[in-house]
Formats: sequence, structure tokens, C-alpha cells
Amino acid sequence: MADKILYGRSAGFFPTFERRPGPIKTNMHYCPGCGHGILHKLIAEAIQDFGIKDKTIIIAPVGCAVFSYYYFDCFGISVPHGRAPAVGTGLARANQENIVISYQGDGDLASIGFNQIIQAANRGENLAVFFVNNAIYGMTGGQMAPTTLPGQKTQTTPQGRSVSTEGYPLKVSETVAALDAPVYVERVALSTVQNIRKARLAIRKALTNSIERKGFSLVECLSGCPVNLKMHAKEMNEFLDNQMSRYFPLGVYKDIADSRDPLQRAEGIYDPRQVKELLYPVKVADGVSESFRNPSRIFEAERRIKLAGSGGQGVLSLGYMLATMGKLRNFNVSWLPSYGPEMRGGTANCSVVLSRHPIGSPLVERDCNLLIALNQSSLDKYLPELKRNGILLYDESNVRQPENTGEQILYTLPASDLATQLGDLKYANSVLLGAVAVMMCDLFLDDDDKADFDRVFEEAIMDCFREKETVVQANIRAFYIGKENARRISR
Ligand SMILES: Cc1ncc(C[n+]2csc(CCOP(=O)(O)OP(=O)(O)O)c2C)c(N)n1
Ligand code: SF4
Ligand SMILES: [Mg+2]
Repeated sequence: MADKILYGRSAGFFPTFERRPGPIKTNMHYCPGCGHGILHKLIAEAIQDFGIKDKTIIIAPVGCAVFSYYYFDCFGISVPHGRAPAVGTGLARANQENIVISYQGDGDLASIGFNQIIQAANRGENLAVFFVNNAIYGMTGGQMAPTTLPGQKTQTTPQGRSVSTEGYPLKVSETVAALDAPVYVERVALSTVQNIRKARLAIRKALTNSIERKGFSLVECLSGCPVNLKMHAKEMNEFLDNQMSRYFPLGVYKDIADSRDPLQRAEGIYDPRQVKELLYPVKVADGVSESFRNPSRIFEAERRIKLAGSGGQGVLSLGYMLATMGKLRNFNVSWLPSYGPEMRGGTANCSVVLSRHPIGSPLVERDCNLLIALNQSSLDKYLPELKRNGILLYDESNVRQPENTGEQILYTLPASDLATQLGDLKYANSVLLGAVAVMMCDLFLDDDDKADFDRVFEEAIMDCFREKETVVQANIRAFYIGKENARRISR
């Protein structure tokens, strides 16, 4: 391993920067004297010396370093402002062999992404974070950053940062080092040769920790932005060494990697079947035939269902039961409840989509092909969204029969009255589920399928009210009452 800073281009960089737009494929895009270039070189050398370029991923979020993928000969990904720690968490956990570098500026890490970095640090993610503190928003032309010094003039603090108005500069290294999980935190300066040598060692230490899976390391690099601070190179270094370093003292804030065992985290799962089993551990209804489990012509097209009623009528549960039925028959399903003021007495609604293909939007709006309306205001509101040849199922205890529905198919039953007769209005949703079964038998099912169908509904009720046996039985009873009373009233 080279023990001194090398002249010339490290093999951690591409030989020419082909991805750069424009004719000059050898220059970097950074301004002369910018600290980013120095840090890039230190990282590129370490990648080369450690032989890790085939498993290193550099995440560059928004800021002047967003184009770092022009230069580094390893994997690179640009992400939204402040989100590198979240993306890094995924990359580091999905494949524990990955060496993940989160390269972030002060605007990015200490402002919009501050919660992200603190949470990732606190979880001890296996990340090497290189934090470029240049006390300014460089890319956008020099606005105040969380690390701008008191009295420092910026575009947004033309009189100088006032601590009484803008607060104090944020001390990131001290804050991260105070957490239990991080293993290594050091602040360095990209100023003099001596300081750059220290920075070089710090970067290597952070990367070594990642290679050994010791967890979260952060190296804060005080760095020059001569263009926005309106300084020439010498002034810039003096600013870093005299003013910045005074407010942000250099040194090691935490180094406990030697006392930590390598992280042991669950391996990623890539087999789609295993992922499905993990996410949806729903067993297919017992006794349901193989052919029934693998849907034939039923729901050949995507079914987009809107359910609406008053809060407390069990609209959301009814939607959940329909989605569960879909799951039991191997459909892709989505269930999107609408919470909010509705839950306290207004209109409650949810969208359910059943499809044999991946579902795009879970929100059912103008493309609804089954509307289940439990009260008049819901019918009035959502009937215009029902497709021309869609199906309407409504609770005639609360809803008047609509006129002029043209090609739409109508089913109805007095669900609320029947539920009340059964002892509780809240059974209305299972009564309506019975009506859904009637409608499906009429319109979609072969005789073979019909034999198994009730069982799928029963399983859905059990799944919804699981472990409450008396409630399950009452709802199954309500379901059969609904089946007996539902009727088709058009076409
Ligand atoms: C969500 C979002 N908000 C704001 C911006 C505008 N923006 C671009 S770069 C930047 C600040 C970058 O500063 P810093 O992270 O310190 O990086 P530097 O350029 O100084 O290295 C901002 C606010 C954006 N691109 N995206
Ligand atoms: S604006 Fe500042 S941080 Fe950005 S490239 Fe120029 S000197 Fe570097
Ligand atoms: Mg900055």
C-alpha cells in the first residue's frame, strides 16, 4: 500500500472522464482550489490500494459532488438531497459485501438530511460517511449552511451569520459521536499537506471499518469553497486552519471499532416467491381446489373497487375482506383506506384493486368497475366515477335506487336492516359480503368454482376477525343472510 500521497491520477479514477459533457474529458468540474477534488483523490487512492473498486458504491446526493460518478471507477449512484443514508442502508443491507460510501455536503447532511444521517448512525449502518463541511451551500451559489460560522457572510446572511437570528453552527462530529452505535468519528481538514495526510489516514480507517463490517464511520472534512467564500487559495487555507478549525476542532471524537464484532445482519432475500411468503404469510384456504387457487377466467381484467359509507359501518373491513379474498386466490391486491375526519362520523371510503398483473395505482377514482355504497352521500359522490358498464351494489336500507344507470348492473339488499335484526349494525359489512358472493356467482363463476366459493369468503372473514371466534361465527352467519337476500335489479 502506498504510504504517501501520489502525484498523478489514481487508478481509482477513470483514465478519462468520458461521462462528462463537453469536449474536455480530462478536467474535473470542480472549481480550482475546491476541497472536493482533494477528497476525491484520497478516496480514489484508497479504493485502488484496498482493491475494492468492484464492490464499492459511492452515493452522491445533491451538491457540487453530485457528479462524482464522472470520475470514480467504481459503482456510483446519485440520490435526492439528504437521502444518501437511506439509500446506503438499503445497499449495505441488501448485499453485505458492498462497501458503501455516503459522500455528503453540509447542506445535504446537516440540513435537509440531518434526521437521515442521525438515524442511520444510530442504527449503526455499515457506511463510510465522508462529510464535506465547507460552511456553505456551494452548488447553489453560496447560501448559509448549518455549519456557516458566526459572522460569516453568505448570500443569505449578507451582514454575517447572527447566532441570535440563525442559531449556532451545527457540530456534526460531536453529535454523531455522542450516539452509542457509531464506531469511528473524526474531523480532519483538507488544508495543509500535514492535515491532508491525516485526512488520508482517516479515510482509510473508515473504509477499513466498512470492509471489516464494523458499522458506522464518519469523517468530517473541513473543506474549501474558494469561489463562494470569495477567497484565494492561501486565504482559504488560513480560513480552514484558523477560523473553521477553531469552531470545529480537529481530532478523533470516537474510535471503538477494535472493540466491536463484525455486524451480523439478516441476509437479503431475492427469490420473489420467498419475498411474497415473507410479506404475505397468508395460507390459501383449506380445501379449496387447485384449479380454484389458480384463477381461470374470473377477473381476467383488473377489478377496481370503491367502497364508501359512514364511519362505523365497517366499510374499511369490508374492503379488507375483499382484498383478503384476492390474496387467498393468488391475485395481486391493494387496499387503500382513507382515514381522516371521515373516521369521526363523515364518509369513510377505501379503494381495493385485484389484479393478475402488478398493480399500478392503488387509488380507485374514475376507473371504478365495482362501487359498493352504504349510504346516500357516498352513492351521490362516487356513482359518477363508476364506469359505464360497471357494477353497483348498494345498501337499500340507506340508499335510494339511482335512476338512469344505463348499462350499469345493480345489486342491492337491505344490509343495515338485516344487520340490525342480527343484533348489531356492524354486521352490515359481512351481509354485504354475501351480496358480493351472489353477484360474483351470477356474473363470473363457473359451476365448478361456485362449489368452493363460500369457503374463500369464510376464510376472508376469519382472517379479518382472527382469534375472536364468536365474532367470526356471527359474521359468517351475516354473510349467509346477505347471500339469501341479495338481488339483482337491473339488466
Ligand atoms: C430537495 C431539494 N432541495 C433543494 C435543492 C437545491 N440544492 C441543490 S444543491 C443544494 C445545497 C448543496 O450544498 P452542500 O450539501 O453543502 O454541497 P456543496 O455544494 O457545498 O458541496 C441545494 C439546497 C435540491 N436540489 N433539492
Ligand atoms: S462551488 Fe465551491 S464546493 Fe462547489 S465546486 Fe466550486 S469551490 Fe467546490
Ligand atoms: Mg457545502
